[in-house]
Amino acid sequence: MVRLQNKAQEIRRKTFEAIYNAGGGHYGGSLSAIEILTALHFDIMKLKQGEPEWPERDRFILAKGHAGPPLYVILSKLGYIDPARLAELDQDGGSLPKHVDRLKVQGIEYSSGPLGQGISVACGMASAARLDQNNCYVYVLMGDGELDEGQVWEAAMTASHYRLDHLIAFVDRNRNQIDGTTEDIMALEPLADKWSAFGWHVQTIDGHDTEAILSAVAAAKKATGKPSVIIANTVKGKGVSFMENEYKWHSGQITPEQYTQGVADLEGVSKQ
Ligand SMILES: Cc1ncc(C[n+]2csc(CCOP(=O)(O)OP(=O)(O)O)c2C)c(N)n1
Repeated sequence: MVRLQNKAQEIRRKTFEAIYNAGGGHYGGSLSAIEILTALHFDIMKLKQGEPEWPERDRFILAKGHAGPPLYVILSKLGYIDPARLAELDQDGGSLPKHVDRLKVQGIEYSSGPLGQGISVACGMASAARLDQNNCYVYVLMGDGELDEGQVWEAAMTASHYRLDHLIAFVDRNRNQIDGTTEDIMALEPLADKWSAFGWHVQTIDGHDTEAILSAVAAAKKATGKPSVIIANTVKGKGVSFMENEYKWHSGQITPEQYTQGVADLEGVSKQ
């Protein structure tokens, strides 16, 4: 799926640039989520260019709301926001807050920042859609550190109890959170077994492989009668050599030299 992989790489470059121009931000978990966000918005989801409120659209909830920048880049390409607004990311008085805000940005379905709540909202949206006989799917992207929040597991029980089979969750399994690895801070393994025990259809994939993402969603749609989770193995800081797998790049500021290095890495012409 060369088209999607190339698109993802372009979005990764624009995301890196937008965060740098903002003076810093959440590099690590933005860069790990790029292929998931790209595959969803440019292939999988039912969306209409320039019409963020189209009633039959599939819904996407960014539960890990600190990864706003790549989603903004995508929304600008979908014609939901003016690309010029990317320069306002996280600026005083600017219109693009670094944590996503549905009241400020068209195309954002749910304002997040506090972790752990997005999946509950997704349960509500999937239930409401079913009541409305709206056949849309609801997708939610969570961080793996986010799974430390108890509310995630309350929602996991709810989704399987109510057989919310139009709910498809992704876990960005980059194995790092804000101040350490997930297994040091609060061990998650065996993660797939946990979701299974909660009654979910579970798949584990390479979260940087857009073809694997497409196949997993197709399989999730076939698993009727239960919600689906896709555990997407990713690399925090993916694509920028000095950031990869380093939890200290969860968020931060970089020097102009580091920016140049990052751009070179992302262009595939790193001198390292
Ligand atoms: C309820 C809540 N507690 C703490 C935080 C602070 N916080 C922001 S990001 C983060 C780490 C999240 O890790 P993960 O979900 O793995 O995110 P990713 O690595 O995908 O960026 C934490 C603890 C928060 N935003 N919300």
